[in-house]
Amino acid sequence: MGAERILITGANGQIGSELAEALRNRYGQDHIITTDLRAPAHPDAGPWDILDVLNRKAIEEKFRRYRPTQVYHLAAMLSAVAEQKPLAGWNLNMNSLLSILQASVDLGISKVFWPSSIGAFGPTTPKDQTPQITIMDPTTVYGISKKAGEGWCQYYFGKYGLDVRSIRYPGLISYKTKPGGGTTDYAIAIFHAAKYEQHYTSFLRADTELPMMYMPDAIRGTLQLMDAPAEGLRIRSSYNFAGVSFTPAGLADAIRKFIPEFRIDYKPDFRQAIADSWPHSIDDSFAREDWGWQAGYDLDRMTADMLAHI
Ligand code: NAD
Ligand code: AKB
Repeated sequence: MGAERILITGANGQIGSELAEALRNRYGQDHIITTDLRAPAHPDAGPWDILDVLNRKAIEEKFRRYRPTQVYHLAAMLSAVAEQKPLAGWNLNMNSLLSILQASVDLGISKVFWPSSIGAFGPTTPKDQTPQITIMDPTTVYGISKKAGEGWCQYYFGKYGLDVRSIRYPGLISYKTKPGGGTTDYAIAIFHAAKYEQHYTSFLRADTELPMMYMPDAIRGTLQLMDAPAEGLRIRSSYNFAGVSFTPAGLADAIRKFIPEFRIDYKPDFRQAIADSWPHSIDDSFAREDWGWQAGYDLDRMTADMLAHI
C-alpha cells in the first residue's frame, strides 16, 4: 500500500479536501500530492503544488515530477456555475479530462479516477430508480460534459487499456469544505441556516426530490471502487451510485426533529430547471454487485451528524 503515490487535481474543493485526508490516513501523508489553482487551507497536511489543469504541459510536468501511480481528477465547474458561463464550463470539464487521460497513457499512470454525476441524465431519463444503462439526454452544459466524459473514459479503457474508474455522484453533503456551486448545494446551506438562523429560503421547490449522499459514504465508496479488482468491473463509463433521496420539505422535517423552531420558505430560481431535469432516485445494483457498494447513512443519521459538526 505504501508504494502508491497519488496525485489529486482540484484537491481544495468539497470532495478533494476530504478525499485527500482519507488517502493520507491510508497511504501516509507524503504519498498524496494535492494540487489546485491555489495553496490548500491546511498547507502542513502534506505535499501540495499549484496545477492548472487547463495547462496540458503543466500536467505532464507534474506527472513526470511526482511519478504518481494513481490520479484523481476532480477539478471541474459544477452545474449552477457552468450554466452562467457555458463555454468556460465545457472547456474546463472536457479539455482537462482529455489532457489527464492522454497524459496518463503517455506517462504510464496505472489508475485514474474521474467523477461523473447524476447531472449526466436528462428530462427523458426514467426518474425513479434510474437504471445504470438508460437514456441520457442532459440539458445542462455540466451534464453534457459529464456524459461526453463518460464516453471518453470508456474509450481510453477500450483503446489504450487505461484503468480509468468513475462514479456518477449524487449531490454530496458535507460540513468540512464549502460546496463549489452546484444545484444540490441547498442541502448543505440549509444546515448552516437551520443551526444559526433557524430559517432558510430554498432555491428549489418543496417537492424537488433528488439523489443525495453524505460525504463519508461517498469517500468510502470511492476508495472501494478504486480497490476493486479490475476484472470484476463491468462498467467503464461511470457507475450509478445511490445514497438517500429526499426533497427540501423532507429535509426540513428531518432537521425539525432536532431544531423544532426551524422554518423554511421557497423561492425557486434558475437552478429549479436543472433539478427538474435530473433523476429522483438511482438504481445502483451494478455497483453493489461489482464492488460491494452499500450506503451507510439514511436521512436521519446524516442530519444528526451534520448538525452535530457544523
Ligand atoms: P469543487 O467546486 O468544490 O472543487 C473543484 C476544485 O477545482 C476547486 O478547488 C477549484 O479551485 C479547482 N479548479 C477549478 N478550476 C481549476 C483549474 N483550471 N485547474 C485546477 N483546479 C481547478 O467541486 P467538488 O464538489 O469537489 O467536485 C469535484 C468533482 O466531483 C467534479 O468533477 C464534480 O463535477 C464532481 N461531482 C461533485 C458532486 C458534489 O455534489 N460535490 C456531485 C457530482 C459530481
Ligand atoms: C451539482 O449540483 O452540480 C453537483 C452534482 C450533483 O453534480 N452537486
